[in-house]
Amino acid sequence: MAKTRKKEQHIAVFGESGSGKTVLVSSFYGAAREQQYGIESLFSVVADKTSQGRFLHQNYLGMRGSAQLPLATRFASESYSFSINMKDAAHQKSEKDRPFDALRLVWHDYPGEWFEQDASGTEAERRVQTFRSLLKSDVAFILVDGQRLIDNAGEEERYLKALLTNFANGLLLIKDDLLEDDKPFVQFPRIWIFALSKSDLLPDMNVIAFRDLLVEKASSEIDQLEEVLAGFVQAPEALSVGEDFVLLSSAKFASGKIEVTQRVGVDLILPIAAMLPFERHVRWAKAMNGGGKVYKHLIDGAGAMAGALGGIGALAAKFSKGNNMVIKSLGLVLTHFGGAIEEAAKLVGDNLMDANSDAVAKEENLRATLTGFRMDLASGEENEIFIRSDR
Ligand SMILES: Nc1nc2c(ncn2[C@@H]2O[C@H](COP(=O)(O)OP(=O)(O)O)[C@@H](O)[C@H]2O)c(=O)[nH]1
Ligand SMILES: [Mg+2]
Repeated sequence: MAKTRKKEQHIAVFGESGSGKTVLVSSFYGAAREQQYGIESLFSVVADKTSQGRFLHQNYLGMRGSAQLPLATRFASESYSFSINMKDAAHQKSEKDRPFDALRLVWHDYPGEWFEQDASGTEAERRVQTFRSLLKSDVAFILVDGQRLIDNAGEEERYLKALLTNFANGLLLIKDDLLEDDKPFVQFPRIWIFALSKSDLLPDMNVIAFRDLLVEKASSEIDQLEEVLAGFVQAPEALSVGEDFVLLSSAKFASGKIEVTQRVGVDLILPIAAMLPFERHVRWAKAMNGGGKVYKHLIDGAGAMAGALGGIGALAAKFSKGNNMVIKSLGLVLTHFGGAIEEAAKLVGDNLMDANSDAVAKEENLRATLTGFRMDLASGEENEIFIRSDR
């Protein structure tokens, strides 16, 4: 059997101790394990490391069955790798033109203590090492803890300002070690999303109210963070910090009971990881008028995704092979095929639904999944749990 070709998407999740990181990834995985047998599900999510998968699943079952919380994992930084495999369709269409067959989501947890406490020696070195894996992520989530907002009701700025300032300072502290020869990165997370964790504790707060709270109470700290992040990347015009927002709740926590089926936003994580960079990167690349390393980086990933969405025909296969000639002539690619990639990126509304129905009817599960992800993002917006930057 031919090897499955996977498109990797990395995400980074930053959150202070107790902000809900471990519960979130456990809820994500547990829910995926339950849904995989669903008749409607086109794909399954499997942890690449069996022991890690068992650990997450056990966490989930503990919460579901006996309202037991996962053990605290203070200071630990974890990476989890999940394969998102398409279920076999009865009639597979020719796969040769497809740039990839499946997705891989690599989820990196970053404990907020890292930003609050100085480190030296081997600990400092270990942090820098761990941060290197951050570079592969396209999307980073910054968790804002709903419980802390409640604890600071009326003066939320105390918590928000401290959170963002610590974070910006922490990044500055490791900047020199991370950047070799002071050269800013081509590849670095360029989409920084604010996520309200434990949103079940704030049932009256929709994503618009969440955004407004951040802007009202901490806009200068957001600016400051943006400035710091801009210092890490080449072409900082291709960067959005605090322009996307999402509500998250891993379960509904009542006294003595954890309702794991009552989740908010957890099902958006995969669609965000897979599709948000695509749309955004195409937009940014277009504004760059075809030039430079960042442009190439952005359009290369976008080309593969456009191919999987069915937009660019035979060109798609070339993206998968990392064909250097193609990469070199990407300037040309955008001129000749850019329209098609852009079309694919702009697919919305009825056209998107038609594309999805078409893929489902033809049992093209990858295309059906990816178009479905984009529909999920749109419903997230309609349901006021997600705001996507319009820039
Ligand atoms: N209400 C509510 N509480 C949560 C949620 N997620 C986590 N918690 C609570 O926050 C605690 C810390 O979560 P944990 O995932 O261990 O935080 P971490 O230190 O960031 O990994 C848990 O023990 C729960 O009590 C959530 O979605 N809603
Ligand atoms: Mg933890």
